[in-house]
Amino acid sequence: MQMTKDSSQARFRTRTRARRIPAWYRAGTVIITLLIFALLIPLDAGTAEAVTPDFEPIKQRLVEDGINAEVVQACFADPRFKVIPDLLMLNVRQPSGTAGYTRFIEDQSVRTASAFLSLHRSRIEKVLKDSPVNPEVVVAILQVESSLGAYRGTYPLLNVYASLTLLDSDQLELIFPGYWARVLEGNGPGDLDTARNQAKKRADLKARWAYRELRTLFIMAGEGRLDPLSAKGSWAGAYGLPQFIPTSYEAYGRDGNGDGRVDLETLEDAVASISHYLRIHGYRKDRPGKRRKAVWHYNHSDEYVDCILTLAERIEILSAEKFAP
Ligand SMILES: [Ca+2]
Repeated sequence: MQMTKDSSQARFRTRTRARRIPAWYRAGTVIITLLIFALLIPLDAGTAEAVTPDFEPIKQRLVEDGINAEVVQACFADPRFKVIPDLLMLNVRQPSGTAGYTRFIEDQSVRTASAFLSLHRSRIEKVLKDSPVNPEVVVAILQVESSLGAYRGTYPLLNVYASLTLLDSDQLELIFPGYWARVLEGNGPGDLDTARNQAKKRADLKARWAYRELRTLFIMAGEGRLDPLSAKGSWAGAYGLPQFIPTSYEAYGRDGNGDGRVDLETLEDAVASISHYLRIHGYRKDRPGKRRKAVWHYNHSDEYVDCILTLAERIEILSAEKFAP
């Protein structure tokens, strides 16, 4: 509102002066006025200049929850720390269509995963010794989650989780002008109230989830296990070869190479952690129901489970063919 008023006044002043001044000056003034006016027009939602959010409440809550105040201050004051407005949209808008899992069960993907297993079979089988989890399903998960480690994400984990804690904040529309309008795009007027309520519920849940992950991230940082600004993950905050989130790391992370620490960026630790996760959730290769249920825990999607189990089966068949007489 203030912007419009200021713009009108600027235009009026320009017209008044234009009667007494030379044409070249008037032209220049018009150009400058148009430039100023263009700057005052709001940009598209989501690309507008974001307001710097206030993280004091989050920082205070972390300290109250036992996180070292100096570590908290240092991380939030680090120049690498920043809010990523696009993640606020990616993590709340309902995904449309399939997640694109079918490409993972195509021939090229099966050949790549099978070659990876052939190359690392002895390392993987050594970790899986005494485990009910077969190497093919572990490699299938590695392939789908991080393209066998080739893609582990590019967002600093602190930036992901701190950004997402803002989803239930009053600051949301300031940080991301037009946020709710963008979230609700594509909904007809009749569906708008229901869609708005559902989206707000998703955002609230996501904010609470993000705070739990952020707190765990700081616990890991405090113990020297991870640097929350140099460790990078996906837009959803998953990181490492198996794409775990911090609370999954805490609960299921295992040391596979015997160096005394869990590092999800190393193959042996990733294999041990995936295997432990599946075993805890009841995985049995010879029991289709249990096998399916355990993989479903990894990602609550039937398409995901179908993809992992089909890929694992195809890797096994292709590997067997290679060794056939
Ligand atoms: Ca290790």
